[in-house]
Amino acid sequence: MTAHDIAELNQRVGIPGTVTIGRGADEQVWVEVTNRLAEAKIALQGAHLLAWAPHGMAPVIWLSEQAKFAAGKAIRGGVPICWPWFGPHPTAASLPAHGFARTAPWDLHTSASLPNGATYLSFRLMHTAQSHPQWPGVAELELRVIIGQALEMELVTRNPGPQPLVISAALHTYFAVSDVRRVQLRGLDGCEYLDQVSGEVLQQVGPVTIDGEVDRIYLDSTADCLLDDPGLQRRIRIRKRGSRTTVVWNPWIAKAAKLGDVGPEGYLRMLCVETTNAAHDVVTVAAGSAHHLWASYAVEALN
Ligand code: TA6
Repeated sequence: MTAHDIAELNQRVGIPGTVTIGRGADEQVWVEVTNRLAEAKIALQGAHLLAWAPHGMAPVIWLSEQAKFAAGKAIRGGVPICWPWFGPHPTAASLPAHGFARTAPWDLHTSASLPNGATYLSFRLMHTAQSHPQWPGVAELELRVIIGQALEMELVTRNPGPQPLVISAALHTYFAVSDVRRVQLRGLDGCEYLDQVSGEVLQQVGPVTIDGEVDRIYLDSTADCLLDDPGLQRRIRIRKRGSRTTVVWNPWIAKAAKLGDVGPEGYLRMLCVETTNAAHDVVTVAAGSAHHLWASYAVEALN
């Protein structure tokens, strides 16, 4: 994207003093949002939210110090958009994990300042078989983001074509924590989960705590999740719609080292709590209809 393109984009969808489009030394184009409630940063590649913090608060979203910002390379941290499949491709192991939406160039389509002081952004990605032969079908993807005292994200999959679309997806959110060994994740008590580390099907008893690699797909989980962080004296309330599965992931030491972009002790500072259509929660989007995958994050005092 040239400097002229960026100037044109600022002209078309920027809001002076609130929504600014820019480009880093790594050629990544991003959108910076600063309003009276919060600040955020989103890369156009993947419509990938990199940062969000209400004013006066520590970052709520974690981004690796060693995140790579190269075209077509998944960014470690933030909120990767996993689509049109979650995890490994169902049949072709050679295809990238979590689909191609998170590494594709999205368009910033709309921005608006809302009456409550929050900022609304809409990003779009058109998918055709030509654009991604890896996945037949036609789809229109939209990511709607509201940046305010809370963060709302909604991934809309529209099916303009004559055939149904079958998708799995995720808002693969990395939350920033003081020390992952001290947090408790509530809201999944009693849920059955697929333990991706051991291969077992188990049931959650009480809050989720982390003392090793955790990679779980919680089934039939629709309640709010509460991420309690005594070190930061805060609770993050995670609400969702359009999703019946929740993924909880921390790579811990060995897996983090293998990934190579988590950074020293990065695993201690993050926990993924992902709003997903995963496992049995695969979604069929009928011709002419749409699927909405929505989540909101709000910081509360830890009383
Ligand atoms: O959401 C959990 C997970 O599927 C883990 O199995 C791990 O692979 C993680 O996603 C990160 O995947 P990535 O492709 O971003 O390295």
